[in-house]
Amino acid sequence: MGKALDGIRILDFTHVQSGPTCTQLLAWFGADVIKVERAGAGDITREQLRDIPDVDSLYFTMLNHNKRSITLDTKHPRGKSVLESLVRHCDVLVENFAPGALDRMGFTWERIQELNPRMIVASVKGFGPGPYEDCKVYENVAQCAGGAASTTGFDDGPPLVTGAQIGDSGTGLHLALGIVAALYQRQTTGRGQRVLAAMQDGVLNLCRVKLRDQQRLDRTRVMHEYPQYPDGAFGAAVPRAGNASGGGQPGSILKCKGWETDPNAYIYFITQAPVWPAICEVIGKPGWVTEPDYATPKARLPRLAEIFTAIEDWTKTKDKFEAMAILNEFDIPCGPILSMKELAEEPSLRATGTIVEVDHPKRGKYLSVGNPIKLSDSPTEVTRSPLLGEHTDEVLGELGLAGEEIAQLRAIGVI
Ligand code: CAO
Repeated sequence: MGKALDGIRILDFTHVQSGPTCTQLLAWFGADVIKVERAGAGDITREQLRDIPDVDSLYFTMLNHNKRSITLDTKHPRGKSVLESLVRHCDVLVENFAPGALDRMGFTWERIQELNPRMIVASVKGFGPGPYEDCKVYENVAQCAGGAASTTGFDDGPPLVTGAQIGDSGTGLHLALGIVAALYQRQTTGRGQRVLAAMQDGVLNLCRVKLRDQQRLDRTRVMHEYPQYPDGAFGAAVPRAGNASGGGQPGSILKCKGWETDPNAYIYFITQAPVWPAICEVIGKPGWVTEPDYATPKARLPRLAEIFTAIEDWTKTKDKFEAMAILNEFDIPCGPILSMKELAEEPSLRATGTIVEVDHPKRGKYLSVGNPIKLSDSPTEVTRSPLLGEHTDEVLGELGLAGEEIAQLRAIGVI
């Protein structure tokens, strides 16, 4: 079966996490992704957080599936000329170098357009145009600068970063969408264009509901669904809301049986208004269905702490899966707190290809997250990440270089 992006060639100049997540998605949709790495060194993540000596790390292998790797010194004149051929040969150049690095290499937007007017140049940068545009940025900096850290955590604690890589992988996702849109527009214009996804912008986009809340706070000075209400004070900026639900249906994380020893014996419980009578029934508070202090969502808002304590008295008598099974019978929205160990072992995620086992010639078998986006006519088969420079000869051959020329480039350390 063909793939959605069959025939699209990606010059993958990405490294670390944000860019590689983008090009990995494009590869999973069928694009031919040619990863260009520095000769002798490669993407720095190949050697970061290694669990097996001298073997590409899980950091690298889990972000670079389904790609080809070539080595090339793009600062050497001979390397530059190979890169020019690649620019002519490919549809999209994706990069996430520090600001200005591509220009310093001699590949400005103008030069790339001269070489290939159909080329799409897609970049991840830490910040968009403005005071910080020249800054290097990593994941947690983006989380802090994009509004996630100031709104994550508890009111009495410091700002907190989240384990979800919303700055890196989140921005990679944004960039992939931009590339696909630019490819679509190219069908009518015949021209390439630049695509920029700034990490600050991507994080802020994912924190959209917090900017909503900032404006509500500015207008009304209070937010009834936040844990600061009714006893705490609100300041000028949206506060950290702990585990309170971000939407109009109050929710919280509650202890389940075993919480004293198991750090993940918890459940997320949402007191969705339409199922309030069922919640009261399950937790043994049938009177709350009609008592005026509890009967309506508005009446419940100042009493959420008391209500969640009563629900927790019930959840503590069940393990998280028992609680989930009972609550689902009543259509009460909830979710167990699943550890990475539990997720890795979950059969249904294996069945859908969301968790895959991949075989690597040096590492052996390892687990990875497969393509989370499922296309019915373009299924993803996850293949292992390439070894450094594994496809150099193959790709240079496709560019028309003869075996002798390739040997020369190798002899002078350009590839
Ligand atoms: N041949 C020759 N030189 C190469 C090369 C190749 N194949 N590939 C890269 N280089 C050069 C670059 O041209 C650059 O050289 P100059 O600084 O002389 O112009 C140099 O390698 C280093 O690139 P870099 O500045 O991008 O790398 P860094 O390790 O110093 O910074 C990072 C890393 C991630 C902070 C920076 O790339 C960045 O801010 N990127 C944008 C934001 C981003 O994607 N951050 C997320 C990273 S994942 O957490």
